[in-house]
Amino acid sequence: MESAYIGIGSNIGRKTDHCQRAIFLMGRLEGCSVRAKSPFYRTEPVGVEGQDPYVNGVVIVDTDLSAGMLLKRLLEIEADMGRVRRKKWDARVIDLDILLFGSRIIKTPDLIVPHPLMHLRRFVLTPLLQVAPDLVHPVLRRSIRELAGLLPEDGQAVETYGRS
Ligand code: A4P
Ligand code: MG
Repeated sequence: MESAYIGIGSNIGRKTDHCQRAIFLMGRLEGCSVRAKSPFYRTEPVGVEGQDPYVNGVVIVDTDLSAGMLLKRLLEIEADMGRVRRKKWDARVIDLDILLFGSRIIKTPDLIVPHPLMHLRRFVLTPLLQVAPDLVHPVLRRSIRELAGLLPEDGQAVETYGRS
């Protein structure tokens, strides 16, 4: 059994509903249970111009699945929810990223864990801080609290949006 930390994002349509639905579907996966949910945040798009704000959150999923199998299941949930992949970082109904998988370090063509940009993103660290402040990043060897403290003060606006 491992704890997987899943980043959730939506920036099309009923964004909060999409995030809630994805959490519901993750809870129904065989060999998975949702142990904790962060609040949702309304966040400024990072790295892209002219997109709608995102709703972002993080959940902890306890799972018997391998990381590769979990990724497969998450991609199925994204597809079931109508995500169409056009280009990288396109606006999306739902995006499910494996941020961390226990303390494992994974580098395969399909999966990189820890997520290579997680420690630079306020839309990831703010919700993660709510559910796992003392969790240590296995590569950087700093806690989520420390990483959040290292983010630059300006840019990447994140505001509380509601409970998940
Ligand atoms: N993949 C590799 N590692 C992982 C991982 N740890 N978790 C592969 C999930 N997938 C992983 O992903 C493409 C492929 O990455 C997957 O098929 C999987 O094999 P994707 O979801 O189709 O592509 P993407 O989401 O457009 O790209 P990427 O690199 O996942 O982008 P991010 O990191 O998701 O960033 N601003 C705000 N405020 N909030 C956001 O949520 N998200 C992005 C996209 C940009 N700006 C944002 C937000
Ligand atoms: Mg993604």
